[in-house]
Amino acid sequence: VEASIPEPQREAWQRNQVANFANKDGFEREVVRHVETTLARSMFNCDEVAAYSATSLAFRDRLITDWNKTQQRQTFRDTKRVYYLSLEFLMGRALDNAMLNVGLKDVAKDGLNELGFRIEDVIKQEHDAALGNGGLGRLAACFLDSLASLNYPAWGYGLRYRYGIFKQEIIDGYQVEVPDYWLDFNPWEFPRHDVNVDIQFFGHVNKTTNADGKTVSVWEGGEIVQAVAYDVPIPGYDTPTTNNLRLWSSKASGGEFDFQKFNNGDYESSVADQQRAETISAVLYPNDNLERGKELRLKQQYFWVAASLYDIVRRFKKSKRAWREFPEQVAIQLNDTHPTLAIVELQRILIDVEGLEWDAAWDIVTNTFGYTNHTVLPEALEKWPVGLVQHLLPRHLQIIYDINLYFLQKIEKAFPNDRDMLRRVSIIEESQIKMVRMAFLAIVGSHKVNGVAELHSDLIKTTIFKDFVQIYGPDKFTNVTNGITPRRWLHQANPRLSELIASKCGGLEFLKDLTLLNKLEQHIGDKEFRREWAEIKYANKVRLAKHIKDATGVTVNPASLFDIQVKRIHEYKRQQLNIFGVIHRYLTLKAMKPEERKKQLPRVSIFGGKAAPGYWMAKQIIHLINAVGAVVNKDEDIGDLLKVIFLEDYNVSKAEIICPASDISEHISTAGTEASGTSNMKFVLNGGLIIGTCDGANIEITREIGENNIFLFGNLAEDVEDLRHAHTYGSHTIDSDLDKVFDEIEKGTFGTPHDFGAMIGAVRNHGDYYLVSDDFHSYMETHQLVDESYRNQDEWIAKCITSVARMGFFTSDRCINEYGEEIWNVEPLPVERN
Ligand code: GPU
Repeated sequence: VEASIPEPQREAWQRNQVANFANKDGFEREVVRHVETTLARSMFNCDEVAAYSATSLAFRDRLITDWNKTQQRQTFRDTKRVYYLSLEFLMGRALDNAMLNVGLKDVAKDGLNELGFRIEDVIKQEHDAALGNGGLGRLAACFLDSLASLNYPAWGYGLRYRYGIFKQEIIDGYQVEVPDYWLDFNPWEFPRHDVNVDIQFFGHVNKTTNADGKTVSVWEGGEIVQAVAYDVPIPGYDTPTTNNLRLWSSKASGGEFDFQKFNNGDYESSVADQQRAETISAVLYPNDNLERGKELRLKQQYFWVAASLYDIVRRFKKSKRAWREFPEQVAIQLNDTHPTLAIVELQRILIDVEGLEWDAAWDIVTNTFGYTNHTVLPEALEKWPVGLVQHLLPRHLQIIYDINLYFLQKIEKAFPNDRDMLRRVSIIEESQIKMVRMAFLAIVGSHKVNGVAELHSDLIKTTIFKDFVQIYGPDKFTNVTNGITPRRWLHQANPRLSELIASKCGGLEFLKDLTLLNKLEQHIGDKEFRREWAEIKYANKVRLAKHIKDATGVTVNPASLFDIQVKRIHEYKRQQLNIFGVIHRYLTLKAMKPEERKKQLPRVSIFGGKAAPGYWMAKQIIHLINAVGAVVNKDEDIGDLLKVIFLEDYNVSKAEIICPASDISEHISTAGTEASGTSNMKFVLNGGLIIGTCDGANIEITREIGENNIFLFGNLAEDVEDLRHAHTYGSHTIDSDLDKVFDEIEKGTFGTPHDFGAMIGAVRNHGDYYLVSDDFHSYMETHQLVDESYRNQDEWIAKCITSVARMGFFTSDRCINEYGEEIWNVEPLPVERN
């Protein structure tokens, strides 16, 4: 590590090495120093925000010394690195996680206490880093935690949005979007003004002949925008490895202003140029599982991909290796198709800038990239109009055409006389408006393609990518079932349960090897253990009940069954099925005699999630949930028997309160539509049971925990197509109980029925694409089973403990090791704690 410092100076550097704090006194000194000097405030003027800031700065200093050593070590060893390219990193809060991962939360707690603060209040001051929409962005964040915790040499690359996912407010039952300006004070990022890349857009391509008489393409003209790096340290759990997440921010190239224009007195347009440049990284697109083909989005993609590749190539070139060694040093994972242009950009760099031959370059490219698909929904598959790509990236379009040409030539040879095959697999869709099919480009340019759960990986092979399996053979396609980090989703979110588990599983080792949870099974017969388990669940429900009271004003009884569905609002995720079910329950309760009612199990139905601002139907669903809540929650016949809650602004930090508090959670997508799901894993790991369809990772969760410990219902993926066909071409009868629910809505029981006409119409008149009616009966029956099962608390708790004991498979550490072995061919670089 010291090798980079010249011999004569080494001693002075070593003598003055920054000493990390390791105890309460050291921590307090750092906090006070930061309050006084960095924040320029005195201790008499230190509020909770300042305490948060100073605590974060103290921990950031610690992380950064580890970060420096990690980067030096990785450079010195010159091993293969992984680069995870994702347009979304849904990190949530950093402080609590940093304290736990470096093992100094107790130190900080005591220190803050002496300084007059409660650590929970300090942690709460932090604004979530919400640079993502949902599962895809959170998966990237879990992967970063695992990569660092397992000591992989790995970097994340993303965009530093000035505005993350919008803040959701509920006003009169409707979603209202408010901008999320989160960068006001962010101690977790380091601006690297010296690390910047000029990114070119527009212009034209000239062909010229170089000195060797070779024709070369030169991309000229257009405009330049500068990418500036902001680095975020990613601490591993119980290891000094601290990896880097590099986020690019856009600014006008050539500094603050165009001085030419400025001097000419054209002040306004020079400022306008600057603002236009800054627009690129201004805002995260708020769509989940939907692509809308906006030019600015394509600009974002190229900007981020080009800056990242420049950085990766620059780092590789420092090692002075031959180009053919590139894939032995670099693995790049494409998180969905959003970074697919990286394939084209690397090919461009190799042939246009570095002068490699096409074939040699293409070999390097395809051996470097891996592509992860996260959906089969057609509306989410990215396609860009050829004209737009031509305009914005003229050289890249040429390269895409060449990639496609060579690819189709191979197909023609391998499948002679199959003209339709050529049309089907072409990277260019020959429609009215010609389109570049990004998923096909990603497949052709990668050596491995993976889905994110077994069913999903099977489905992509038999549906959307079927032809490519024929072309490349089955080995190019693989599965890596998603996982979650147990550090954040158990240890941080549910410290008491983590502690109880530790007491039965030989300490906190299970956080690094989640299969150790299986030791819990031996203790299921232990009455005292079960009592403690139940007590912790109850305490977590009390915590959520308090949050519900503060956020909505509604009092819920923590002794009720807590039934939770939190995730992005989407028709395929079927929150409408859930709320129709709630209405059915309400009607059933209302129809009962008071004596009978008293025997019913009290339940709280909790919803949370954002709708994309342009997704009208999703917004109607939110409105119906709130409209039902407004009626049910004040119905005195019903009282505690049913409460309906919509929690505003669901995000990562709220999920940390919500997940530990469920009795049952809902993962009820139409079979075959949810690629994996990851909140299903979070809820089970926190000792809640789930009701779900045979979809995504629910299937593997069932395989692991046993079918007696999960409530499955509904039609299977293999039957969906026939059912849809029957709805459209046969006679379509609606489930009679569901019909009653619709009638009640139409009577105006939940406000103006007209508001919900489209939701009902989608089922009754428009083919019920998501099979709400087909699954309704089975769904309601299964909820009956849930109620009966919950009445036997002893058995219920046993089911919960058994499930947790068998969740070892779903750690993101397992995923990362699978990617490492099967896709990246990289190994960890272990270190001793110093
Ligand atoms: N996912 Br595509 C998103 O969150 N957003 C997207 O735009 C796309 C996929 C999700 C899947 O819906 C979910 O099933 C999966 O668990 C998650 O990606 C991570 O793979």
